[in-house]
Amino acid sequence: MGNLVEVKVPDIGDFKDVEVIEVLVKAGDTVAREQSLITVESDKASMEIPSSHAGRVKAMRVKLGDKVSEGSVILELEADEFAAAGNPPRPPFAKGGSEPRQAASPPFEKGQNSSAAPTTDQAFQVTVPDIGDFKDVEVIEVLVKPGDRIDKDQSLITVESDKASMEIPSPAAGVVQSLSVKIGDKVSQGSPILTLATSEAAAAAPRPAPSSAPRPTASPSATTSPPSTAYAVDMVARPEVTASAGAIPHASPSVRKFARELGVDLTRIAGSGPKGRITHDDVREHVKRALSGVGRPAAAAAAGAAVGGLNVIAWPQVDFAKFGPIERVEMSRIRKLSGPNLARNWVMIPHVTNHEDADVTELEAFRVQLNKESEKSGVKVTMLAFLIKACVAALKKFPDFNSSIAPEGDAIIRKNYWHIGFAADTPNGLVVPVIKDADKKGIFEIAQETAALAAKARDGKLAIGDMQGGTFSISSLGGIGGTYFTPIINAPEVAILGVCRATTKPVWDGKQFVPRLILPLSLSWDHRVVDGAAAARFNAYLASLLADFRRVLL
Ligand code: CAO
Repeated sequence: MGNLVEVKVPDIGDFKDVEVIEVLVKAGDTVAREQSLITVESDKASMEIPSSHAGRVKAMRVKLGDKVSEGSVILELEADEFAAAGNPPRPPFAKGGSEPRQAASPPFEKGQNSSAAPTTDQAFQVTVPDIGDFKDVEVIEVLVKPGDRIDKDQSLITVESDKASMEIPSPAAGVVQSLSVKIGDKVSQGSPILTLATSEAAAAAPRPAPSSAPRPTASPSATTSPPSTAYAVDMVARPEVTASAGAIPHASPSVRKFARELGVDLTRIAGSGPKGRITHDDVREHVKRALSGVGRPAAAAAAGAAVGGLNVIAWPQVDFAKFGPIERVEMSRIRKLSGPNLARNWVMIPHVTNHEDADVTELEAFRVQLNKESEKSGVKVTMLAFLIKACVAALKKFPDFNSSIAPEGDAIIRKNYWHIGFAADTPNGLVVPVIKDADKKGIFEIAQETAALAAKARDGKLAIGDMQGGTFSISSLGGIGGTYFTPIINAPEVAILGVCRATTKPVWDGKQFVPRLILPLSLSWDHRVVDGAAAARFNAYLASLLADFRRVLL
């Protein structure tokens, strides 16, 4: 048996009475030297405390929520014989070193910052203060932007090592003139962060209008900002998400690392820890649910457990720069949200797509005539308005297309309301505003509403409510081009109509070829709910409505 040693919180600067937010080991576990034992968190930083010895945990001395300081006993360890002597634990920011950190850590010591504050009213450069041994640490969040008026001690950036993340506070109040860092930069003590015009100098400057963009939430302190009204729900966004839009997820460095390794997007996880913090278990649970069929009914999920056993090989890791010049472009927030949703829907829903041609020669002539007649009203009717109305009629005839699978997986919930979503292309990505109660609205009203919602979408001003409640979606690429495509179903809906550009084609009328305007339709449907024959009937019926729009009235 090894020697019994007490593993204590080492000297990690000025931090005192800091809360234990994670206990990463338990009695009976075998731990390696340097293995993280607990995570502690102040309002500005979180860090993991590594083990000073290798061995077997005999008893835990701390639990979640305890307050610890330097010297607090974390656990009792039966240390391995050869390592029993032990060295002081590696401080969280001292990569590879074994010297305890000397310097006080400003993020744990509110009100201190080693950047020299100016003595006169002028712009000065704020630099990374002395926060111990940390060097070349990655900037993971930039919390302010030029024009922002900031307070003394307000967090400016968050940096993260493999063991800790911390926010760097401002040494003075003022207005940010320019930023010297961006996400992904590596910084060390003395690295410039930004140029700040101090309060009195700044007072002369006009105060910027409040930004509609959310201020990112600081990772350790999780101060949540109000969600942006421009929060976008993508084609498929019915996320299980609970994190506020615009909020940076609250998670400790090890959880962030763990999530990164698994390719998990933390914005999609609801934290179960204190203050909504995401824990290792939350990430594990999220992955388990994704593999076994989250969002799918429980019964299907059980059957889908086998899917979890699927041998998915690792994503190829390629150093592209080896083959030529490259450029990194950050994804927009909408794209970051929509990607996982699209991937989930594509993988989880057995999609089939039927293609059909609709002869819209007469309908297009009618549309052109309508637009001429109503030129002065300013409302322009596009094909989309007719498509929405025709889809409602087809959905009424084939109600399974206007349904969702019940959560238990043993029933279909047919909806007796017809809210039609339409994909809108915006500079930041795809969003799907919804025309509510399309069955009760006329063509002009629908045309007016789609134009207004599309404009709102392009300006990033859609409210969450504008994108909720859809029962069926249309993705119209008609204004752009293409022939046919395979749209991805917008879960939990069960079908989506893709529409491409109408073109004049020769059509055999029994005696001769005549020029007709043909609209290509592509209907993707969920094979768990709908069968191929029903989909073919839906498409044929829809085409017949578009060919003779009077049938919509029948
Ligand atoms: N065939 C031929 N012409 C068409 C057409 C069709 N199916 N649909 C639209 N048009 C014409 C319109 O009549 C208009 O012509 P004019 O400028 O001569 O009047 C022009 O194309 C532009 O129309 P529009 O696209 O601005 O208007 P819309 O109502 O058809 O569509 C909207 C609105 C929001 C759906 C569209 O702007 C858009 O964003 N489409 C992209 C959707 C998308 O990205 N889907 C992909 C999802 S999968 O990644």
